[in-house]
Amino acid sequence: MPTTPTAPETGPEPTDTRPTSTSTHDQAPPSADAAPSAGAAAADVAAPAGAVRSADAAAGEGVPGAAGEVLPGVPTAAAELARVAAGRAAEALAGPAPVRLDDVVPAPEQVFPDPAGDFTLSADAALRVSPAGRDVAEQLADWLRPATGFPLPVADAPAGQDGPLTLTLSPSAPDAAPGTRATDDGSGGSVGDGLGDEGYRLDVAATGVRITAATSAGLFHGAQTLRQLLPAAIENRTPVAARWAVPGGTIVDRPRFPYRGAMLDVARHFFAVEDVLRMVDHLARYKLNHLHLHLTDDQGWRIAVDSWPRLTEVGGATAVGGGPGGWYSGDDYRRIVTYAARRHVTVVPEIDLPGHTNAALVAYPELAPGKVAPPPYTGTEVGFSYVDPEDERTYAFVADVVGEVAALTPGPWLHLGGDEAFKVPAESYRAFVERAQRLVQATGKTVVGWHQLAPAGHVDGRVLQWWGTNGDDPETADAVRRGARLILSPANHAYLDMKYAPDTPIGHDWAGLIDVRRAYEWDPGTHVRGVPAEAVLGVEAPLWTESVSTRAEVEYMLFPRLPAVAELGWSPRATHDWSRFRVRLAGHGPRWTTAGITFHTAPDIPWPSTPSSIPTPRPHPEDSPSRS
Ligand code: TNX
Repeated sequence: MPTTPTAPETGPEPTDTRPTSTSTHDQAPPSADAAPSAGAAAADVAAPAGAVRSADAAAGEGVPGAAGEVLPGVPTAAAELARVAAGRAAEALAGPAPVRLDDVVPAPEQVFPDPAGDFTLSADAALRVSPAGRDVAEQLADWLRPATGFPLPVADAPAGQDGPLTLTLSPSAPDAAPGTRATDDGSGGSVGDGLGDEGYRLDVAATGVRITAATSAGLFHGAQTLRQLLPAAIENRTPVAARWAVPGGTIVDRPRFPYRGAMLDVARHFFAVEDVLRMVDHLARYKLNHLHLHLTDDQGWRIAVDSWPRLTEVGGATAVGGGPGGWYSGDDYRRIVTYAARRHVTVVPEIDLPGHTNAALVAYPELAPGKVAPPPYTGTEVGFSYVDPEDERTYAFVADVVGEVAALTPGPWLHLGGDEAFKVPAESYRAFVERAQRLVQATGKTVVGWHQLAPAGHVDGRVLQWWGTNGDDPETADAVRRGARLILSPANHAYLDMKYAPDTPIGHDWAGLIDVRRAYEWDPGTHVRGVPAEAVLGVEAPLWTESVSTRAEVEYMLFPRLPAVAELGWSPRATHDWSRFRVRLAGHGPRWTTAGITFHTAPDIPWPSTPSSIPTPRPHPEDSPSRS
């Protein structure tokens, strides 16, 4: 019996609102050489207020007052000794770190486990960071503080002085692990090329953890890897007793493709800023670096355009099923792009043209071919609406809209849509797209569009997003020969609005059912005939939201398929292995449960235990106004 979906209470990770830790050297830990051996330190330092320490329970507390009474909460010397001893005993009895170095998703390029090098994070650990990497260190500390209860101050690291946790930004970051030689499997760069724009190296030894990268994006990805290597309990939002062990060894890692993304359709159903920020966090965990926002469609216009205010005032007030809709002000949108940028995620705004424009036509009938406002549309059909390609006012509109959206957008891309304009004759469509592409180019942005743009002339840097279900697509291959690059979103593998199975309560099946294996089992480098891997910019998993209206439903469709697509975008082809992926992925279930992330307990994944607290979305009538 499906249960009513409930969105988790938690919003996006609250890193932006936390006070940052102070940067004083007196808070810094001893240098690497003098670092306490893993384990001993954990028991030697009092836990901060609120922390739950397993040793506390064993040791007992209380000190005699002047009248001989015991003052609760103040440790006696004997109790303190017992506590230290209990801590050391626990360390001695503990087995290897519960997470293995090669459990990471997406699979790293190179993994060199060293079982003798397990590290345990202790209460007195500080993060040392080269100044340019400071923001990443602050974010890492923000992820680790709630569950550990440790203060984890962040301090500048003078060169060569490592601490228990050291983040180093260095343009000449070493990439090869000791004792390895350069290899090249043709799909992920070779060791010896440097760590590049997003690569990192993670070294875990008993004395400390070091992340090295040439860029802060690389450092951030390394920090996400470290987060995954800690026990799942690290996802708790309040302190818990745990041994914060990290498996020893070295990871050297770089992405296969530069563009790795997901799309959220905020037009069919509107999603609040907080929901979008939370999705950014989900992407960042799995090293996805682009969030494509489908901002406009027949059912709603969701981004304020000052020069055409009725787009949101009128066009933003509807949604599939007749709900209240909604839209982002310039400030809302700025909040999203800023939050995303801090997490090394680039927002790709989409203004879908010339079709999928009913909401705009309701607001401005002069854009409609017949100059008559259509009724607002709250159904789920596609392909019936379009702006008049023969009217000059349409191009003034396009120029204003793309100009304002480009000005609000820090990233390099602007997505023009272009899909399913079924009622526009081919020649008019092509002429419209060619003018619209030039208007985008004039804003300084690079054109992205659905692959229907293919027949139009090439403009510099143009990127097509391919969503076909049959990899034999001569028009797209021809556009690639004329210079286009491709983002791959094959609807029968990467569309996250497709059902997992016939009984999935929400979603579609027009492109087939997509279980986790189907989401994982394809190769972006060879998927479209006649398109070489060098022309593939990357992958993207779109989530259309005709049937999805709450945050919990978004997560249910994303997890666990999003990490599968992330692995296709990040990991070298040589690491691709379904039988191993499903086991690695299974370990993430407890993390999502602990973090309050809703997910589908897909039967093709050997979850460690079936979480009972995860609600299953119910099928909902299209007029469901529910919103998280
Ligand atoms: C096709 S694929 C669409 C969307 C729908 C989606 C539903 C593409 C570019 N357009 O308008 O929402 O199918 O699965």
